[in-house]
Amino acid sequence: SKPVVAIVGATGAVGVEFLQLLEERNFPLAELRLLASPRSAGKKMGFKGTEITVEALTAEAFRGVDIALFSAGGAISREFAPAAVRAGAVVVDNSSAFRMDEGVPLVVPEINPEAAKSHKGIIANPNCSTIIAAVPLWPLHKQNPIKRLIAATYQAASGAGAAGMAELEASTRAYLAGETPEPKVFPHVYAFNLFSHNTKIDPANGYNEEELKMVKETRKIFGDASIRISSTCIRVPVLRAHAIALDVEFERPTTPDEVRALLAKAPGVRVVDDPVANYFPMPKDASGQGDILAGRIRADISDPSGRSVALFVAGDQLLKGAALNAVQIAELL
Ligand code: A2P
Ligand code: 11C
Repeated sequence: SKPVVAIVGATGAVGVEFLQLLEERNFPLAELRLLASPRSAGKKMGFKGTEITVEALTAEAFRGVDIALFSAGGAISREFAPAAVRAGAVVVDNSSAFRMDEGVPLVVPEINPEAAKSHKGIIANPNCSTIIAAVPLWPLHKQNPIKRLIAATYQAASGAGAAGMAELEASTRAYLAGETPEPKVFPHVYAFNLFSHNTKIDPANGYNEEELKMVKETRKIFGDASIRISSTCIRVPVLRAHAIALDVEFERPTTPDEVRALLAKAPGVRVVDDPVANYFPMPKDASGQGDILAGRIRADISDPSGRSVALFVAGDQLLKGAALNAVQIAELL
């Protein structure tokens, strides 16, 4: 029979994408429940030509729910995911709350769909930067194991939710009106600027949380703790698609042509790689798309052994980086 699905954080930037994807993909549903903060209770959201009233999130709201899609931040997941599991639901959690817990599968359906089967009530959706890098890297890793990865991200406002996107727009308007934009969600002025990712820096190593998520989550998803990874995460004034420069060292020599051929047939990847036209992955083209765009594929000239390749990727943070990956996990269920 069809499942009862609840969206926790339905009114948020990712929540809105959940609704749209469930509709577009004709996800089988007995009922859809929309949960958010008490501020949104009573608000109506359109779904398949009808309107669904948003309810305030409570532990009781999960009665009868089969699948709960959580995207209301780590604190809400920690507080309410256990209640959802007790009520019999499988939780697909978009927050970082449980990702690294043993016994919680961390799933990207193109990479490790079988891991989802071993869940004990919670399946974690990886960090958006992790997913956007991992989807194109996996088919390469399967062919020729990655020994070392150096990533540099260019992350969109959407990673900080609807308020982050609103701040980029307001900041840009204020700047253009000759005013001094006030940062609120972010630590710095956003318009015509970029800054280091707004998560805490670990004093032990100087890396911020976002960077360390890419390191640890990629190893868990690939099932390979030996991959050496370094990452620099930067927020750029883009609305909803992250881009990432990747420098990859493989076990054996490879060529850009081999990498391009593997990516051309990889599920969830589209090669955008036209040096003549100088056309490569851009957030503008990745926005609203389910696929990760990959291009600028070239041999890394700093490695004379021929084992290293540089590339540039872009993916919609709210779709494959969040809602789409979670809905694909729900489809596995
Ligand atoms: P609300 O819109 O009522 O504040 P975003 O990631 O875009 O910031 O969205 C966060 C989502 O999490 C929103 O749907 C928001 O609901 C929801 N949320 C925030 N705080 C709570 C809370 N205390 N209880 C339930 N949902 C919450
Ligand atoms: C960002 N990736 O772009 C973050 C947001 O681990 O799920 C999501 C944080 C996470 O700011």
